[in-house]
Amino acid sequence: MVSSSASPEEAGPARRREKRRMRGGAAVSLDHCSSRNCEEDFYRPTTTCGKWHPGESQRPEIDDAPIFTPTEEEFKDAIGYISSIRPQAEKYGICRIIPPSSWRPPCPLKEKSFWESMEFNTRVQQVDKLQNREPTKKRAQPRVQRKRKRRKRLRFGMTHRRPNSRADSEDKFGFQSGSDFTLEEFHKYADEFKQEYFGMKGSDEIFLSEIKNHKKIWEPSVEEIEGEYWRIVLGSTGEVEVDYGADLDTATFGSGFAKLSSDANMQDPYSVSCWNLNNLPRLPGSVISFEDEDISGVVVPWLYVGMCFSSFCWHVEDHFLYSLNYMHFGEPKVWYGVPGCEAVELEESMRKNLPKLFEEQPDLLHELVTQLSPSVLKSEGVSVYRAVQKPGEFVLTLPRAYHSGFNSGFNCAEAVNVAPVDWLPHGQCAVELYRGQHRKTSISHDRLLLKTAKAAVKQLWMNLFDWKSGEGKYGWLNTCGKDGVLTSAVKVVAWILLILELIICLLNDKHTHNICFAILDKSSNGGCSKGGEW
Ligand SMILES: O=C(O)CCC(=O)C(=O)O
Repeated sequence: MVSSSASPEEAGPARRREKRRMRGGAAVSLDHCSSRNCEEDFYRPTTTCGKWHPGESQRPEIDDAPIFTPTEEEFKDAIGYISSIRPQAEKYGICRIIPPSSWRPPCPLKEKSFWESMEFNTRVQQVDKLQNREPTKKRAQPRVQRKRKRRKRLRFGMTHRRPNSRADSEDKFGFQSGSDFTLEEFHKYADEFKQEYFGMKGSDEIFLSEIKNHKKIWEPSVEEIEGEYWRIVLGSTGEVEVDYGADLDTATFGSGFAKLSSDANMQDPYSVSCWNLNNLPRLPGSVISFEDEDISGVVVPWLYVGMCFSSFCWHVEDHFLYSLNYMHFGEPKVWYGVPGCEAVELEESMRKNLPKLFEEQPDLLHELVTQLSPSVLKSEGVSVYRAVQKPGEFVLTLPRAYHSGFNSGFNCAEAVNVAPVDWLPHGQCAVELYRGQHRKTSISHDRLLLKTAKAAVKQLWMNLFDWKSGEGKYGWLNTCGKDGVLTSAVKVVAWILLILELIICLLNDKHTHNICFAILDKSSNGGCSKGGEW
């Protein structure tokens, strides 16, 4: 996962907004609001009033991503299954995976004690500004200073840098820290927003969830919500502001899957399941099982508590890793995906269509704050596919596949990265690009490669003497040999090192020595900010 956001302490007190507890109104702003309800329902006017215009839908006409339905047998092996669908799925960038109907993990987040008491912080998203906005410097009004703190991994509009000057913080569009909510409060808030926005009637006294349970209320379809979402993003409405509980660290907030914390859990099939996202990254067969640190968002899953229109903007995963996202409960999440082989085309199209934003901020796509309509991408020859993820379903994103999307209502999903061995060449490509862009890495690619190679060599020796390696059927054997993916990955790094050493010998010049040693040094720690461990 990749991130950006402000924590409660990052938002200056002046910008900390009142928690919007409403009595049946929508969390939409009042600046241009003509609706009587809006004014009555808020303690404090904070945002702007939007209203659905069904006749002006901007729903993109694009094809659906594939859906995979593993059998119970296939579902026993998550990494094996992901590897088996890769050849088909990578043409789309994203795909849905629907588990067998018998797989229904209980969700600890729904337990009353958790639901009513655990608070999480949100970020505020101005949906109408995700695509069409003025470059920040040209704004008439200076932005209120946003403080950011250093985090391990950042996403959604928060940056890796601590602003070292006022200018830095004012130069970037981003999402500010919003209110803290419990799941119960956010559910109510999200339902009221949607109800107000779409004019779902008859709900003054009863909460939407109750009404829905009795099936008394009309609801907009996902297609209608999608049409309205792009109408907002394309700038045809006034301000529409929503909150998103995104990138919540499951190590602190809690996971939607039971964790393997006690011996008792070892008996629970869902705690030990290979599809439990707490286990997935470190399964045998995943290269990031060799990562020693519990990197939040990469190895430790993140939670996403969404409301209608809350968005994740176009991005690729750190190091071009795979990601797997599971929806625990709630209303559908709409995804757009572009195959990894068209990543450069997407980047070019974004630059072409939003030239001023990229001129001001060339690394805009690293910030995860910018949408571009799938219709525009499609019209420029970029393949874009849609997936509508429902509760109990996974969405897999493949290496270097740009993806984006939004939530159609209150929901909760969890996501983590994974790296079957076929990811290695993508990871190598990522670190080379990062190096060129002077961008910090979150993992040491070379360390993972070396450890994978060591495991493979160990297994080769084991096999030679007919010892059991204890690594099951994965081991790394099928990755070795003349055309093995691991062999090729090691060869690439070996060639880079050899060429640099040759240059050193041939030129025998002190200045060149220094440059080459610096590159070798960087190369051996994968361009990582931490020291290498070769
Ligand atoms: O659900 C979200 O907001 C983020 C989805 C995503 O980008 C992922 O899981 O890779």
